[in-house]
Amino acid sequence: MEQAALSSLAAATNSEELEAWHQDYLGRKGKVTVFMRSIGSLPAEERPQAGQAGNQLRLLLEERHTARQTEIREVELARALVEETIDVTLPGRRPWTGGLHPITLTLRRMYAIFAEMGFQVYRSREVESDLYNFELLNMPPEHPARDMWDTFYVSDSVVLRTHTSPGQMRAMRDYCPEPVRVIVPGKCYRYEQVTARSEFMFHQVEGLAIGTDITLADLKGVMATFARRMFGPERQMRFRASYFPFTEPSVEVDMDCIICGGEGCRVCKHTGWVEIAGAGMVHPTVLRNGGYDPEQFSGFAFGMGPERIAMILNDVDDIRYFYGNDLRFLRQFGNL
Ligand code: FA5
Repeated sequence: MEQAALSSLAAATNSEELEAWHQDYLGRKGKVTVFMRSIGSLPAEERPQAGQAGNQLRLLLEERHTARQTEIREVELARALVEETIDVTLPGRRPWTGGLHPITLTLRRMYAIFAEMGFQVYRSREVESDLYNFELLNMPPEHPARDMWDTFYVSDSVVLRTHTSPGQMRAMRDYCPEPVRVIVPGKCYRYEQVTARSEFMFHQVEGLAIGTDITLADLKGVMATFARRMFGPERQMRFRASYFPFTEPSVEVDMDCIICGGEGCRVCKHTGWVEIAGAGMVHPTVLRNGGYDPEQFSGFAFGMGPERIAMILNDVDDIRYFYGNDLRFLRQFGNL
């Protein structure tokens, strides 16, 4: 057995063969183990000699096994070092990194422009009560002006905000009796037909300034400054009379079309003007609901659509691209 074991050990050339050899002779069912177990059935006078011979053989084989294992490991290591070298000079693969969404980029530019004019960002909730979305904004239940906003209802008295204007009311109630100068950015939802110009989810940036002698001229100045910073110093802007229940007077703010320079094109529907915001002087009832005395305080508010602004800036002719998650579109912005 010793001869057979040593010659097959010499024939083992790698770790797997060596392990198999170990099982074969020294494992639980190995030849040496089986021999040792059989000693009990030998005649009594033969047992001591057989036991000694068996033990010696086991020790010898363990010792040779260890020696052979060391040799094999060295050979295997040397081979691995040659075969598995890593070429550190290969250029790496560029990892995928996310990028900022075009609307995030647009919003950040807007924050920066308004920050220079002293407006702080004020965050308000997306799920609103009917009270804040409509009623406190001078639209009691059944008020016909509610039809201006097609609404997703969560329950009878809870809605997904249809505009950021409820943020005005929350800001007023937070700051009253101090003056206010905030913008309220965020998502709005409308139960609307999705078209090239309208999404059911979009953003607005609300603006609100409350103080003791704020006039329509201040609103006009802020809008004109914004338009020039956002779109360039040559931009023209105009106010058009409009109606919102929470402002009086109410206006819509148009900018001359950046695409055609006012000549008339598809984007401006051949009018030469593009609407960028609804705005007006805060209605006395709304001021009162916010905690301010309209005899003493006045203010202006506006609501802008960053998607529309991003469309004009980047010549995007369909709003649905922004939330279609097509990477070919999104990679054109930011650092995607
Ligand atoms: C409002 O929502 C008023 N709350 C704005 C306002 C605020 C007026 C403060 C006075 C004082 P309007 O529904 O027009 O108004 O929306 C304002 C802007 O949001 C629009 O000019 C447009 O840019 C954007 N907007 C409205 N609906 C959508 C839509 N479905 N998809 C994309 N943008 C939209």
